[in-house]
Amino acid sequence: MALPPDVQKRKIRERLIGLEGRARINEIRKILAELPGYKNGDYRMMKKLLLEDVKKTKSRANIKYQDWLGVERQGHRQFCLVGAPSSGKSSLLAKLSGMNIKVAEYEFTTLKPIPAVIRLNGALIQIVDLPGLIEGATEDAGGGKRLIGIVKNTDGVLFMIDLISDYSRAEKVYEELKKAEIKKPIIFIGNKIDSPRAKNNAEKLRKKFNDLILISTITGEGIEELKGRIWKETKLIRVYTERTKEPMILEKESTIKDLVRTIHKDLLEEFKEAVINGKSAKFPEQKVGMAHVLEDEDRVRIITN
Ligand SMILES: Nc1nc2c(ncn2[C@@H]2O[C@H](COP(=O)(O)OP(=O)(O)OP(=O)(O)O)[C@@H](O)[C@H]2O)c(=O)[nH]1
Ligand SMILES: [Mg+2]
Repeated sequence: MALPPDVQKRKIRERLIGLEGRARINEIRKILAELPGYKNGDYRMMKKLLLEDVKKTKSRANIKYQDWLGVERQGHRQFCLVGAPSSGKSSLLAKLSGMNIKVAEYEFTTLKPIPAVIRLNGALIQIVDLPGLIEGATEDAGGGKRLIGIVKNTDGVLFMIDLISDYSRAEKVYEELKKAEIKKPIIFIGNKIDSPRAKNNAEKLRKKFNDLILISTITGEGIEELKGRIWKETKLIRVYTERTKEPMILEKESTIKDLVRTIHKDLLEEFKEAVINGKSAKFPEQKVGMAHVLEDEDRVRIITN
């Protein structure tokens, strides 16, 4: 027996109170299945509204879901920019990528992760600009839990320190990373070295943060050195062959066999020997076999049968 439409509507409203996302959609589906199959009048209207509700709930759920997904990985390696608000993370990403990224003097300019892919020595490196991390992030202050989740899965951290603001802020952010037990390699970057006030702080910070690189995203000072450090941290090597225009990007410790296989799997069968020049060669034009371990920037000629 169908209930009077008004009673039914009230019951539906009550059943949906406080339900969000998947749970709400499931409940609406149940209600739809229970409603009598009238094709017109009040019941038809009720069904229409319920189906619209499903659509709306789904799009809301998608937004939440994307937030939780974090950042889709792209390229050979991923690095995350971490640091206190206004330390210059977005400015650095803009400098490295040439992308137009929002930069401003106020804090929390960046509200969600912004990924960009840059080419470094022929490899594709994804750099993710994260919103500023603050004290208490591990307890979710400033949405910190989600940020730390992203940092836990990254390949390396670019830790931005503002050389002209109170550096205890950087220390607090670093404490948060330690609390979260981040085990990834960290490159410490002191930014804004162009400012006269920066020099003093830089000396003190050198003692606290290992191998601090001093840069300015404005003048470009230190940027090349930073790129070199990022490259080292990728643990990738580039190998030049006469068979490919671009360098081959391989994992560190790769052998001639890995290289040959990467160029083309059929090449393995035709392989006779390789002639190498570069860091891994004991002398120029050294002839080596499949097991030879390559180094960054080696040049290789492959001889086939
Ligand atoms: N003097 C100087 N100022 C800089 C440098 N890099 C960035 N700034 C300034 O610092 C401020 C903050 O820069 P952002 O790149 O927005 O900083 P952020 O770390 O992304 O900040 P949030 O997104 O709020 O966490 C801006 O006013 C920049 O112009 C630099 O190398 N030297
Ligand atoms: Mg920013």
